[in-house]
Amino acid sequence: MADTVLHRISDLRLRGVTCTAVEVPLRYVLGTSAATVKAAPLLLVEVHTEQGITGRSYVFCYRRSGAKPIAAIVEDAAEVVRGERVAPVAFAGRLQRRFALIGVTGIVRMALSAFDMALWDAMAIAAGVPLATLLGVAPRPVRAYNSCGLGLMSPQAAADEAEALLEGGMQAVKLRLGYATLEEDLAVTRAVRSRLPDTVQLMVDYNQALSRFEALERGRALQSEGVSWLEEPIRHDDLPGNADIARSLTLPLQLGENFDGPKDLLRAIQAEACDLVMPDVARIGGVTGWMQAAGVAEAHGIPVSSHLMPEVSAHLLAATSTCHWLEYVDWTDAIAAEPVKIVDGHWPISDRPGTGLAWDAEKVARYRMD
Ligand code: SMN
Ligand code: MG
Repeated sequence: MADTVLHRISDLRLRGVTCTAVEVPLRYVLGTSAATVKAAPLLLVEVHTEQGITGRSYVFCYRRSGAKPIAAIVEDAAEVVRGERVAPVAFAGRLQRRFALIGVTGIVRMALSAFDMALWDAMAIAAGVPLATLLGVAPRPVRAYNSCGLGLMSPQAAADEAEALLEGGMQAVKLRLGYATLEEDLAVTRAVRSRLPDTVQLMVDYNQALSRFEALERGRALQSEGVSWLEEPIRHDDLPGNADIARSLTLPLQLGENFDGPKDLLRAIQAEACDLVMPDVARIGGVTGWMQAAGVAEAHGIPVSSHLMPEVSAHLLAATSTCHWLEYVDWTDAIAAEPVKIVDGHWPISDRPGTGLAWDAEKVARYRMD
């Protein structure tokens, strides 16, 4: 790090932000029960400081139309605290208050999360340490499951794809379910399970496709099929319904990608709606919201996994005492300065200061959305 000029974190002052929307092609198409994702619209956020340090983050916008409104809110939020010393936890409290009338949910929450992540990145870069170190732990490889592809498809195609997804020594993969019938769900699950080595875990994700009754029926059937967790079988916000399913099945129930801030995680745990949680760093409130949520999960002894954005999530999981699994996707490979490669089934956190996010300018220009 001889060429890195260290700054005192406390000296960092916010100069402004820039947002760039890209749409990156996916190596594996993702057909979920709710929508088919062939390309990922991402909003890249850069926080600029008076000291010349740039903090980076990005969020997955789900739909192309999400990029512009999220960018507008990031810019609005930055304006509220422009010129001040960078202090993401303090900013989060102030911004939640400032945005209280429109409501800190949905894309507002995503924008504030993106801003928060970029601020933390800038602080870690200023300190010359990986984000994990700033959060109080030594960076360490984090166990990952491959969540690329394995959307709705024929049993044969799913088994072939599952096998391909074991590259990098992956020890787990996730299969999307929610076919018209239980029999189809079972046929695909069995085809994939029998193709995978016994030591490899298989998670299944319904993306909220089922009714309560169907979830109980299909969950019971899946319990003897060698599956490690049942994700979002019904509407994520039907807490009594999820609690009923979690109570009725031995298969662990996983929720979290739709938690809107740490309070949603607390409510789900209090309602006993799930056995496992997997917050999305862009919906839980960035690094600040994640660490708050991780404290709640720890207090209740609930294992924590991540949703998307593996670059930032790896640092957060390393600092989460009930760390479970990192969800690996390769979506940013198309624009990354150096795509991260999984080693022995683990995401390797580099010693680079910050989150390690760095983009290739030419590739960003190629996939830029207007
Ligand atoms: C998922 C949801 C939305 C986009 C991509 C993937 C899925 C997951 O539910 O858990 O990865
Ligand atoms: Mg999911």
